[in-house]
Amino acid sequence: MALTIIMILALPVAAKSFVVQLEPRKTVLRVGDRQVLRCSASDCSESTTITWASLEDKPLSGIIENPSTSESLLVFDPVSTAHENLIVCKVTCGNHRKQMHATVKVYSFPREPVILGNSHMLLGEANTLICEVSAVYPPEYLEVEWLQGERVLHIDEGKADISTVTSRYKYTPTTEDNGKAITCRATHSFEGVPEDQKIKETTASLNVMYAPRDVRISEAAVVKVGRSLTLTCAAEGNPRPVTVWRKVGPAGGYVTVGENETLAVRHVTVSHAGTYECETRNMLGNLTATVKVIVQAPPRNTSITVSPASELKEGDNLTISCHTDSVPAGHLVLRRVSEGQKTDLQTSSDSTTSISLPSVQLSDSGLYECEAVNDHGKQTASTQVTVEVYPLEVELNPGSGVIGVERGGSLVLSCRASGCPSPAFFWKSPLDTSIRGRSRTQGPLSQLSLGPVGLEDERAYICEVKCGSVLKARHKEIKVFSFPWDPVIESSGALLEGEVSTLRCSVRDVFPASSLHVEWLDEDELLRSHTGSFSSGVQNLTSTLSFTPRAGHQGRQITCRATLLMEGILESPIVRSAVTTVALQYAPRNTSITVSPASELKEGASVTISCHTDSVPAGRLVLRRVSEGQKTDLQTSSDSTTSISLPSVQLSDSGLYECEAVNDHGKQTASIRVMVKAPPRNTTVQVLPSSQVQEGQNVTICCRTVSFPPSAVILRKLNNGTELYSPDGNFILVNLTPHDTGLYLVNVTNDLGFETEVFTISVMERQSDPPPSWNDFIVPVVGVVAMVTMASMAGLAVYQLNQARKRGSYELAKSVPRDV
Ligand SMILES: *[C@@H]1O[C@H](CO)[C@@H](O)[C@H](O)[C@H]1NC(C)=O
Ligand SMILES: *[C@@H]1O[C@H](CO)[C@@H](O)[C@H](O)[C@H]1NC(C)=O
Ligand SMILES: *[C@@H]1O[C@H](CO)[C@@H](O)[C@H](O)[C@H]1NC(C)=O
Ligand SMILES: *[C@@H]1O[C@H](CO)[C@@H](O)[C@H](O)[C@H]1NC(C)=O
Ligand SMILES: *[C@@H]1O[C@H](CO)[C@@H](O)[C@H](O)[C@H]1NC(C)=O
Ligand SMILES: *[C@@H]1O[C@H](CO)[C@@H](O)[C@H](O)[C@H]1NC(C)=O
Ligand SMILES: *[C@@H]1O[C@H](CO)[C@@H](O)[C@H](O)[C@H]1NC(C)=O
Ligand SMILES: *[C@@H]1O[C@H](CO)[C@@H](O)[C@H](O)[C@H]1NC(C)=O
Ligand SMILES: *[C@@H]1O[C@H](CO)[C@@H](O)[C@H](O)[C@H]1NC(C)=O
Ligand SMILES: CC(=O)N[C@H]1CO[C@H](CO)[C@@H](O)[C@@H]1O
Repeated sequence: MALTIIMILALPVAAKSFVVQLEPRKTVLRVGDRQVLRCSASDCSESTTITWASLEDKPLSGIIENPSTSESLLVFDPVSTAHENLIVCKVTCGNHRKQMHATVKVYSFPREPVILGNSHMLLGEANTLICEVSAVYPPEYLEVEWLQGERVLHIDEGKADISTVTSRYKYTPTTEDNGKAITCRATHSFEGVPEDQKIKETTASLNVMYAPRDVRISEAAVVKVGRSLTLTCAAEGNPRPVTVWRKVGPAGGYVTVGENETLAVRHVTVSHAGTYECETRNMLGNLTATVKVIVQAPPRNTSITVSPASELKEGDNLTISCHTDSVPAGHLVLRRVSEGQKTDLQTSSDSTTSISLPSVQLSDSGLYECEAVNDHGKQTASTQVTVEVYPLEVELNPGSGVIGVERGGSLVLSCRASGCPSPAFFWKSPLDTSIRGRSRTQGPLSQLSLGPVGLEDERAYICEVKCGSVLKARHKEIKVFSFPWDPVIESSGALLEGEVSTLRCSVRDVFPASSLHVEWLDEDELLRSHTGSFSSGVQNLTSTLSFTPRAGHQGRQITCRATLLMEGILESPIVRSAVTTVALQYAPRNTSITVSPASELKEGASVTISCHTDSVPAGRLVLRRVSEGQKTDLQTSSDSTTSISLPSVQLSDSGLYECEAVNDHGKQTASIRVMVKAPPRNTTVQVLPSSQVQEGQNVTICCRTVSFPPSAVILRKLNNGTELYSPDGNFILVNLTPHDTGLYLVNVTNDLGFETEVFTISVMERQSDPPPSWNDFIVPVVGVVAMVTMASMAGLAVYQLNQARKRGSYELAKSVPRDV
């Protein structure tokens, strides 16, 4: 406005006689244009100079051209804001000067506004939209408006000295704003800007970016095999989402199957069935959707599986599974095909079915079939199930063949199964008779314990093992034998030489008796043999041997050998034997009796009488004395020898001694006479009836003495040498006369000595009778006086005569013992 005023003031200054023209006087130049200020003088006859000057405090810019002297051009090429000025054109015409002003205003508004920030707007966020108007001059005259349609959204104005006018507008878009136009209108209100230049506007569309949304996917499809299938999937989003189709693969992971919104399959196969995932994605995010495709087809992939798959053994738990992929679902039949005949085992409307056969048997082997049926067809799968039997082996111990067991003993039969995980054992006996044993089974081993074994246990034993359908049996025969004792030899009686005896050999409790052989052996010579006969029970066997022993048999050993021979049952025969030594018996013999030191002895000596015999059996030995027909046992012994000792023999010990040996078979006697000698002693003389007798009477003189051998007795009248001899000591003097009166001497004599007695006989005279002569009355009495003892004789008066004794003695000749 101020410029305008200045131009108006200058006008009158220019008016002179010559005419100065300055065109244009008032101008608004557009930056960049070529503009010319033309200053010309006319009507000047003088020299003319035209100069240009700046009235403002800045240099004059522009190029001055002077096409002629009267004309000067101030060329702005191009116009720039520096050209804005108050320019004076001074013209001198001679001395005259005139000048003219021109106001040069400049504006710049060359370009359309530029909208920034619209192309990548984020949904729902305050996006800054920028509208830039560049190279604006003078910028403060520029007004920037944001418009949508006719609706002004925002207004900004330029600021001085900032040639680029920028307007920022925060815009929070909605999805509807996407694609909407937004206009930035710049209006240059600087005066002088031509109308058509005043307004510039730019319209841009809003590009609102957002993650995929509103995904639209095809509905689940049910397609028949062979048909075509089209799946679509689309989502809104800016930028436009990219679509990726994926399918759940067999391994579970996703497999990309298409990268288009449309997934087309020309010929659907079963493999196309499944779940499809569509992912729509743009830089801001992703969105997925899934769709199921069901392919209807005849059952497929029908399979039949067997578990365990291989080496199926009896007793295993078998599972047969049947599976099919059948859409639409139909039904599944699991069946067994046997000999052309089919047996349905299981029917299911599922896609899978299975049956369990616990503990399969061989008979379960065969063909199994799985048939899947649906509306579109059927499919069958089959498998051959082969059940193998366990390679059962059975071993029955001990040993092989028939086993012999001793009666009363025990036996353990061990039945071992191999090749079978869980065998079942059965102990049996033929004909199913009951078994008395106790059986115990542990794992693959079963043991039957028998014992104490009796005859009733003799039989065959069968160990039957069942392993699934395999049945194996082993049998073992048991033979019972009994032979517990050694034989015993007995004799029917004593063995007597030359006499027939019976030896008896007894074997107790034998079984089987028919297997027992009894042999009689004399040393090595077989005398007799004998075999038992059949018996169903335990038997006592006796074998007899008739035997006539000879002397030479004495001490020989006779053996009874019993042999239990069970071939094939007993490893070796059982031999038991009894031995008897021949001990011949006989009646006592060589019986002897001896007297030591001799059988004739002196009284007082010591003597031993021994008795000996040889007898079998020993029997009894009796040593006795025989006296006057009467036997007195002195010693009895059961030994073969006995003896008695007399430390001091007496006359009375004389006599016959007898040794009698007695046994069952007889007796034998031996005897010996023992003679004890002693000189006479204890001699007594008796005169009977009296030593004083009447003439004519008889007198008996009895001399008694103790002596052996018997003494000779001599009677002598002392005053007369006549001797009377009496072997028995008795003298009878008959018809005594007084002459006979006198001393008498009795001399008792034997080998060992003598003893004398003197006595008196008085004969009283009788007138009538003449006295008898000596010879008349001495009557020798012959006899043996043995073992005379002092004994008073009854009825006899004994006259003890006072006597002088005279003894004599001599040594007895040594006598030898002699047999009686
Ligand atoms: C998507 O399918 C359409 C129509 O079938 C086709 O024109 C376009 O090229 C396909 N795009 C891609 C990326 O394959
Ligand atoms: C899809 O978006 C989710 C978040 O919404 C992101 O975690 C995932 O990684 C994206 N998947 C792809 C393939 O970009
Ligand atoms: C199903 O059968 C098809 C062909 O019939 C085969 O390609 C596919 O591998 C089978 N799938 C299975 C899981 O056996
Ligand atoms: C079979 O199954 C039964 C019961 O389930 C089991 O006791 C037995 O041990 C199984 N047999 C085998 C061989 O696995
Ligand atoms: C065999 O002899 C013994 C004893 O001598 C007897 O106890 C047993 O009963 C006998 N046996 C038979 C079968 O005769
Ligand atoms: C026993 O007597 C017998 C005759 O009977 C005779 O042969 C034998 O030698 C005698 N033995 C003895 C030891 O005296
Ligand atoms: C012999 O006489 C003596 C003494 O006179 C007398 O002790 C003894 O007993 C008599 N002997 C006999 C056998 O009479
Ligand atoms: C002894 O006596 C006897 C008879 O009395 C007579 O005969 C004998 O002569 C006498 N002898 C002497 C030696 O006297
Ligand atoms: C007795 O007789 C013996 C032998 O006949 C004789 O030696 C002895 O002297 C006699 N004695 C007397 C006393 O006569
Ligand atoms: C008296 C008396 O008895 N005298 C006898 C003696 O012995 C003779 C012979 O023996 C007899 O004859 C007398 O009678």
